[in-house]
Amino acid sequence: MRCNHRIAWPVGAVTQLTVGVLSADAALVMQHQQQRSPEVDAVFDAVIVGAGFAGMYMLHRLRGLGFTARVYEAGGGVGGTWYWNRYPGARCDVESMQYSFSFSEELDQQWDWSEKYAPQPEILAYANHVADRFGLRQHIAFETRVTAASFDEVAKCWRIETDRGDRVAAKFCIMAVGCLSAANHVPFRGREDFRGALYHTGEWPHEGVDFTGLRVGVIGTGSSAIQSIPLIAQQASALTVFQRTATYSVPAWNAKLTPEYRNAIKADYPALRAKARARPTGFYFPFNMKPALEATPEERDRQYEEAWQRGGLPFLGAFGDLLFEKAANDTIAEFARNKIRTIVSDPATAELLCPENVFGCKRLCVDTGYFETYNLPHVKLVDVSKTPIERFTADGIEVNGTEYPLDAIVCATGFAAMTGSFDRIGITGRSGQTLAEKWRAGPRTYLGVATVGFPNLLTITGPGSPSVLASMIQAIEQHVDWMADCMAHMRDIGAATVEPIQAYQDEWVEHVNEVSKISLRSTCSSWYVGTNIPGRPRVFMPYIGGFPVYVQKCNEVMSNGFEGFVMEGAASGNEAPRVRLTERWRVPLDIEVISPAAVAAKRVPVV
Ligand code: N01
Repeated sequence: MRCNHRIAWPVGAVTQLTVGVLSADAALVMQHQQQRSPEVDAVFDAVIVGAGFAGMYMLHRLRGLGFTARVYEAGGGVGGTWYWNRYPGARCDVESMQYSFSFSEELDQQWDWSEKYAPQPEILAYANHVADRFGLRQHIAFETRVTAASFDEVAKCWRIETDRGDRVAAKFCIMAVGCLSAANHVPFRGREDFRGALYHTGEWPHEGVDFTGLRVGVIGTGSSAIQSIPLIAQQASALTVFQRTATYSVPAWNAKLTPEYRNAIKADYPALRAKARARPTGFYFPFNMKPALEATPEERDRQYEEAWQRGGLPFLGAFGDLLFEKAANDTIAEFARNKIRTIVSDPATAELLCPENVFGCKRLCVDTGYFETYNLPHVKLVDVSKTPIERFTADGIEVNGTEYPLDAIVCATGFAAMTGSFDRIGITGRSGQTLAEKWRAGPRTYLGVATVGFPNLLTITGPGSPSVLASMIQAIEQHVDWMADCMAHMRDIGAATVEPIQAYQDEWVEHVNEVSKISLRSTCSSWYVGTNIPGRPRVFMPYIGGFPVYVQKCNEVMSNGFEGFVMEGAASGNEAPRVRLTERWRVPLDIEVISPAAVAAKRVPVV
């Protein structure tokens, strides 16, 4: 079978998909999904796994280029992370006017965000709007999980299987599975014995949960816990938080957006987008290049206080050396601890809440009233750092011989980050080698987009790319545009497969490791390095060299005829491609903040 055939859904199936999913009513979606019959022997240019922001934009680009594509999505709707993470208080901590697609100026102009930090329902509504506006749904099979993908070396295509019985082939298999989507279900002893309700923040019931009058336990104090705890506390009769590692958190100071503010940004949205692309994090906020260690203690306090009052992730931009020099980091850490001591009235609880690790080493949290919640009389903090949770009992959780009686437990225990979603799919490349085997000692990719031995397997925001260290939607758009350009180029030159060259991949992996060592972020245990899951290898997975530096590298690789890749079957080898939409990614580095000299001097804030 050749994989460059054009094929669409059988007519009946298209009708069912369209009817079922166009309604927002979940019952109709379910009904449609029950009706869909499995698709066997269909051939597409691409199968895309996942209909979050990455899968949707990939589909949109491929449709625009005339490729056929089928998206398989495990959930009952689009939105990915924002479809699953419906816990109380879930919202984005990148400002909403920047946490959105930038590829359509009309979309930017017509969509109105209501708050500085958009709540989950609004981001999900935006994802649904995008799906409708760009006619994406009819190409997406919902409630369908890809279970296996194997590369057929003879036909040079991927054979893809789903849990709904689909058996299809595609020239490209594009993983749009998200970096934080495989929930970490900790196998606590006695979990089955617990008679109350058990939740994971990343798989929250769609109908919501009413905790009114219940004794609730929350395990974990990462971003999901910090967002949900203040709201759960409003309903619960008693709330017990089980904390293993105390967490730094900065106030969000969330607020409604005024029409004047929105209009001011919309008046020159492209300029804001361009400035964001030139920043190490892929989103724009003012930051200070001066090293903290060159400031007087008074100057530092003043600067930290001003940054605290602005709030959010930009707090880390108060000085230029905070993530490079431990002594500088100590100053911001102590400032943040003193804030906790000021907010939390019980000194013992305040001390337990004061983190001791490097500030910003784990992903910084952004909150609304998190520390204040511990001043409520019905909220209790239990330290499980030295005496871990022993087991779940029928009626609660036992720690250090004490049973905490609970009616409901919320596991805010995070995700098997970056590679967890790949692990759930049986991915087999050349010579029967599985991706799980290949990545056993840590993921290995070239630029985070592809991996040796797995031709035409493209990984949007894959390990080895900035992904979670950049604003996700920017990172997604850049990857998708690069991949779409690559695929169109392959069509131009008649190439059957694209695959990295081993030496280039090795060099990139080495570079990703090396550059991670300049940042204090590599020094602690976190999901960035995989150590939140016992048994995983310790590898710093995202690329920490800065978003624009990475974009420039991708541009160079493309301009040099996809240097470092082999394109098999091409009529004319790796010739330079005709440039398509990549143009908007030809952004100048923001040389004031990320010149090579600044990188060498470790003065690139917030990376
Ligand atoms: O998960 P986490 P998360 N016993 O891994 C604890 C993004 N996000 O879902 O630190 C007891 O951060 C664990 O303890 P420790 C964001 O990038 C974004 O909160 O390993 N505790 C930790 O406290 C974020 O970083 C938003 O010692 C156990 C917690 O569970 C990422 O998602 C909102 C335990 C897990 O924290 C993940 O955040 C939400 C055990 N056995 C999330 N196992 C935005 O606003 C784990 N823990 C955009």
